[in-house]
Amino acid sequence: MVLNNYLKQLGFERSLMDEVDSSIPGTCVPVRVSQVQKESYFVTDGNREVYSEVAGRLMYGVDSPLHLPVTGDWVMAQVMDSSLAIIHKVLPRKTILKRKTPGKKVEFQAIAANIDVALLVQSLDDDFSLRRLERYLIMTREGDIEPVVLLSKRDLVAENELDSWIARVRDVSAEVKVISFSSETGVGVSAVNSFLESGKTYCLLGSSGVGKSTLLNELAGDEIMETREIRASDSKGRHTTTARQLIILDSGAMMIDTPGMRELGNIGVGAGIAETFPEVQELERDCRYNDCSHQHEEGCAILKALENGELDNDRFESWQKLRRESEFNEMSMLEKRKRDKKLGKLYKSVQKNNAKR
Ligand SMILES: Nc1nc2c(ncn2[C@@H]2O[C@H](COP(=O)(O)OP(=O)(O)OP(=O)(O)O)[C@@H](O)[C@H]2O)c(=O)[nH]1
Ligand SMILES: [Mg+2]
Ligand SMILES: [Zn+2]
Repeated sequence: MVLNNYLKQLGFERSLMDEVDSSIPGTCVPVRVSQVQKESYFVTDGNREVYSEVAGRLMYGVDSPLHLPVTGDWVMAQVMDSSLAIIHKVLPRKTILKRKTPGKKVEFQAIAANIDVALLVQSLDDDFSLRRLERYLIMTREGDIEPVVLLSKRDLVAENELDSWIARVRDVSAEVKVISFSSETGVGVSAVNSFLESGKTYCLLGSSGVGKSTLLNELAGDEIMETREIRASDSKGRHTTTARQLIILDSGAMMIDTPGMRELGNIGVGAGIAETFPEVQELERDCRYNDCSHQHEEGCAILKALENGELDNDRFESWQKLRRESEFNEMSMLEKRKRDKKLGKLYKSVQKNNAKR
């Protein structure tokens, strides 16, 4: 297969070529998922967008819903005509953004795939929360995605206060890139625009109402996304954006808009937490005991750092809470896997016994 320009512009990478050639059926072509709504999908070849359905074999053959197509995925599809394509296969993902589904059950949901940079949007009003930012950072880093913080609605704070807002973000993540802007006055929007690179895929993440879709409209120079009309507080909690949609900007950068998330669970105790709390992680290594609970132990490096002010108390508490949460999630996942295995064995032995009869 030749790598045409359209695919290259959409971010298709050479490493996926082998996967394409070994795919069946033969009439399939690689296209990118541009929108997902409940059961319906749209794919694009960079030129046109086509409504698609997932082939039954893929739909019912996957062992986890995480393996079904999500926005940003590269898939092999049969384009029947200008109004229908059938998706047969999801190509290996470079990165995956996922979250725990809301509620007590420990289940994960894919948000978007093949994202290069996650744009973590918080507005400069009561939405601003460092604790929430930590959660987004963990989620992003666990997906192997580079995070960038966007502070929106800059018009709501005095210009001379801006540095102190940015400094607070730096307290949580010293090296992360921070861009502040206002879609209302236009200040900072060009800084966002010039940060975006052609051929790369970005994903807007953040609470409902922080101005993700408004920014996308500014960048596109057109009202392509629906945004919230009324600014009254009674409209809070209602999502304006309901689908995850990939938009190709004139600059060649691709942007995925998402509905605001109400709840953010974590994934594993993996790299995400360590990367987001490097200072705590480092201190922990100096504790005398490997299983130190950092409550009362002698030779606890964390307690010592808290005492002499080297470690921020809020950071420590946040780290503990997130760790407990992800340990709980991991445990539940393991339990579930064990249960599934046992159940699988049970089914097998029942089948065997039935066969004997
Ligand atoms: N003051 C001010 N208001 C803004 C700015 N940008 C957006 N808004 C307002 O914020 C509200 C929400 O904007 P949206 O773009 O719809 O928010 P969203 O993040 O896409 O929300 P969901 O789609 O629900 O996740 C709208 O009423 C906008 O007019 C800004 O820079 N300054
Ligand atoms: Mg929106
Ligand atoms: Zn300790």
